[in-house]
Amino acid sequence: MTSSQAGRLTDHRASRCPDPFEILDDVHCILIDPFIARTYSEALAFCKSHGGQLVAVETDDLINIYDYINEEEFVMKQNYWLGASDAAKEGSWLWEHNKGQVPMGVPYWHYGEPNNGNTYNCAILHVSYNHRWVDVPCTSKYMTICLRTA
Ligand SMILES: [Ca+2]
Repeated sequence: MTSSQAGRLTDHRASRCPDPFEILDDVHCILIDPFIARTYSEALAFCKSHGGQLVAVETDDLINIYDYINEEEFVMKQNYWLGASDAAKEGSWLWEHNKGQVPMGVPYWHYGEPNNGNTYNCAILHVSYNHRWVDVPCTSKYMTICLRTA
């Protein structure tokens, strides 16, 4: 462990974000698991068990979350679930945590996404497209980002 990593650990332990969350910004704590792939429902349960929610990328949070992911190469090289689905009504993407409408189009989604209809009702932050979003089957397995209020 480098001294800067040790410093980060000390900082977040003294912070308002409960372990194992770290500070993302003034409003949010973040928890990333880049090691264990989960289905969408498993990822939802994982975040809930830690008192958080699967990541919902509101406009103001977009830069902070992407900056955080890109801080470490291994973390940057994974695909992550987005906490949203269109399972209830095809083409109507809603956030999991508040059932609000998910923004559509670029720069949130990758060009032409979402595009796979009734069988693709979940979405990921796709590593090949700078973590722009792509729809996928909810039963596939990807990594997890949780958020909670600081
Ligand atoms: Ca769909």
